[in-house]
Amino acid sequence: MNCRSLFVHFSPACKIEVPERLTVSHGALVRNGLTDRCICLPVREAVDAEILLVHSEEYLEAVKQTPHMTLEDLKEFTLQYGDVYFHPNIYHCAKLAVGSALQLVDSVLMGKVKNGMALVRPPGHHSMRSAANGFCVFNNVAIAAQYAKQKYGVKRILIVDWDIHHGQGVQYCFEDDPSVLYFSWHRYEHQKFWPNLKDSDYDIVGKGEGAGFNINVPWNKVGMENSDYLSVFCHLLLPIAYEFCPDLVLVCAGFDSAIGDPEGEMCATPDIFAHLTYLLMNLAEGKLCAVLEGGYNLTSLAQSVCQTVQTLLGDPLPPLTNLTGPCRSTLESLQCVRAAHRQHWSCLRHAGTISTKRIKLSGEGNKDEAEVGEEQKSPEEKIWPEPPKRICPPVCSAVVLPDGVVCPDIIILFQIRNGLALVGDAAMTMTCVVQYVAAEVDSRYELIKNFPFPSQGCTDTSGFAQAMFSLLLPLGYQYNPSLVLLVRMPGSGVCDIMWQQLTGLLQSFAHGHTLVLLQEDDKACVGPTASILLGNPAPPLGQLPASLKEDAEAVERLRSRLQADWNLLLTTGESTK
Ligand code: X5A
Ligand code: ZN
Repeated sequence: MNCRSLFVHFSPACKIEVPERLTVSHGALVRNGLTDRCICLPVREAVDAEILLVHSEEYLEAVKQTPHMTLEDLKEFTLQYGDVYFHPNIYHCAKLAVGSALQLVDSVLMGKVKNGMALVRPPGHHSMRSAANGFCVFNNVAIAAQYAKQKYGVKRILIVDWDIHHGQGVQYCFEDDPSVLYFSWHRYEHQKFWPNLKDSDYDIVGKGEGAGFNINVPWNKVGMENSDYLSVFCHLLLPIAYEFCPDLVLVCAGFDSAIGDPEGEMCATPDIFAHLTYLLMNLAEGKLCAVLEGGYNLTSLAQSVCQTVQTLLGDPLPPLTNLTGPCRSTLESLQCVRAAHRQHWSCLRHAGTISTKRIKLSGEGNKDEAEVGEEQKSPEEKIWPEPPKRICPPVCSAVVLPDGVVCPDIIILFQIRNGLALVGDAAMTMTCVVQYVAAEVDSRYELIKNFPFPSQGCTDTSGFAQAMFSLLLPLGYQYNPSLVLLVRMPGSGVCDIMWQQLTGLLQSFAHGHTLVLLQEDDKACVGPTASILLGNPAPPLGQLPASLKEDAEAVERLRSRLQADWNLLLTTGESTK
């Protein structure tokens, strides 16, 4: 009896964690011409010593027996764990899944590739030291993190788990370890959703030395949208991640958090993953390894994988439309997590009206009692448009030096992605560009300009970072500009590294159409700016100290003043207009 016929008779078998998840994802990458632009790494099996970085000897020995078990024995073996299925071939596949993640970490840390994604199964983030769980056998990402620490001496690792389930296996592995910051958002519904653990709630922040290095964001409603995901990135993950300053970013890249997924039942569209990916790419000098976890709607999964990989390859991002702001339940969760972590992260210290007491959470029901008719449809039947082909101008950057005429129509016509000009009078040129663009190119132009940074001549890196994440990013997303005009006024006081991070983050908007104006005497800034415009990651800011109280409070005041008009700026559920 060959494996295939064996499998047919093997029950229970998993209905959704199926081989097609990989063939369909890979097929979509091929069709979009993305595999041609990737370096395909050879896979290998992980060796025992690597698996033992996270798992117990007894557990490994037990799993080792599974290929030789009778079907009866396999069934029984399976039953001791939660929601996992052992096929005679799964031990082999699980070793390849771990090995692939390690091959990727090796290639990124040895500088052979900038970043990458491992398309593997079985997934890993639910498996624990001595237990398989939730379709997972070995914890691919947890092992990859331990391996990076051990083999390369990596000091700080950020794990972002955007799968819609809580990776409790990863949490348990690192809960007392301050060198690994684990962030997970997950469908929770006040503990009614699998795996139904108290350990998944926002008040589980890590233990001992690791206190503050475990971040849980519970989704207490289904139907979360792009705005909900973005607001958690802007107001929670990014400020903390930058303060942490990782040397390596690992992503538990599950796509069951996308629309159409039968497990997640969320409504975020596949293009959100382009943005989630990009927002992490200026950390750790771009060293990012994504490892596939869940994702069970084959259409949504394949689109999401393509969005992620295309972003890793450096293509401009698809602008997000319809950002209507986070729902009330998200704001409640956000407020709770921020309060729980306030004592651990200085970026949250001055966050206005954060109360530390457990706030009252609203009851069950549909998301903000909207879309009543929608709920009748099963999540797989949800319809969403296929993400359009992403615009990718043939020329990345145009540079005008030193005093030439700025010609923004090239950018608008999409022949060039971005541009940089060194001009005699940056302020005057800005005015001209605005008039030119407004009058002749696009009647519906939008610009981000005169951004009100905390205090004149802000030298406080932390205050500036706070302004970027909690003001500029949400405003930019909701404004959805078709051109970003970035002007560096003389005496702005922004250091080069901060400027590079700012330039990098602004690439999220307007298909990356950024026009940078530098003052003529600012020649030293041309190189660092051009580097970012050409797609290189910005250098790390370093572990951020606490920001100056006045700056932090100024940012916070501005944020709360503007939040009535721009609801992506909201951080609490209390002060809604
Ligand atoms: C990796 C992953 C889901 C398990 C669901 C069990 N596992 N009900 O997405
Ligand atoms: Zn999942």
